[in-house]
Amino acid sequence: MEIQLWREILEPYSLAVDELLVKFNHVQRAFQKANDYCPIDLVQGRVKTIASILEKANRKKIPLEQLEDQMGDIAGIRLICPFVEDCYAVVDMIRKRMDMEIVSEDDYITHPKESGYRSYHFQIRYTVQTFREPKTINAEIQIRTLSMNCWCTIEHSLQYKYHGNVPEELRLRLQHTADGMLENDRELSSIRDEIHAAKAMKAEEARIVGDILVTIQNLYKIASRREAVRMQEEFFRIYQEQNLDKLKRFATELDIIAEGYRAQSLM
Ligand code: 0O2
Repeated sequence: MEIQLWREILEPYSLAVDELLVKFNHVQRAFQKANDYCPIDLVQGRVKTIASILEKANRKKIPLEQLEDQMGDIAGIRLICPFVEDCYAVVDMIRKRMDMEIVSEDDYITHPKESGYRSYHFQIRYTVQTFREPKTINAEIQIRTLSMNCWCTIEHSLQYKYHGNVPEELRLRLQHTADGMLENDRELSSIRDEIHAAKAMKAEEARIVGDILVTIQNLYKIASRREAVRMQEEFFRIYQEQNLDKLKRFATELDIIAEGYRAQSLM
């Protein structure tokens, strides 16, 4: 196939990946804006390289003229989640979407492949508007945790190095590592509530610090400079103590002081 033709074929896949990246990044931002816990840590996407398409077509005996029908992952999106439970929350989220048609699902998280591979796969049909016409393409969404992703990336490079014939001893060691990663995910899930609480505390601290700084900035306008500097120093002192309750109390007191100055300035 001519290079020019490849470019034309791959164009809608590239558009689909760009659109899906925007959409899933938007999901992440929406959670952040709502100060809500986001089950997606990282959004990645890629169009398979021509070399990789040819290698897979060769490996899976797919005739070139049937590539678009038979190769489901020319366009691929990967969603990386903190916890296994989050992977399934994302699975539910995708099932509810109206902008893609789910063709099939493979749960390699609950049913790992023999290699140790774990991920949740969606095969979807997704329509893009090319400059000529609408085109519906196949795409794959993979959902996995950070541990799963780490294992997959390493295993993938070894498969590449050994052209799919990883030596038995190395293969067994990889399986063993996959078990370790599974244990790692289980352990992380068991302390998930602790981690959620820590993240929520950090987010609350960031919000309170933001409010305090805005109030101090306003004090420079409505109170004396000396008073604003005094409050700023008091804030730094309390901030260094890393005590959220004290920080909250200071924010409340500061609000009352600022309110007093505001009332005075209106007289
Ligand atoms: P690349 O370079 O990542 O694109 P599916 O039909 O998709 O539910 P199936 O039958 O395994 O699942 O399909 P396929 O085509 O074998 O695998 C799809 C993709 O899943 C692969 O694409 C990999 O990204 C990933 N994958 C599947 N099995 C394994 C595995 O054992 N190890 C690793 N590391 N990744 C795997 P490509 O084209 O192989 O690679």
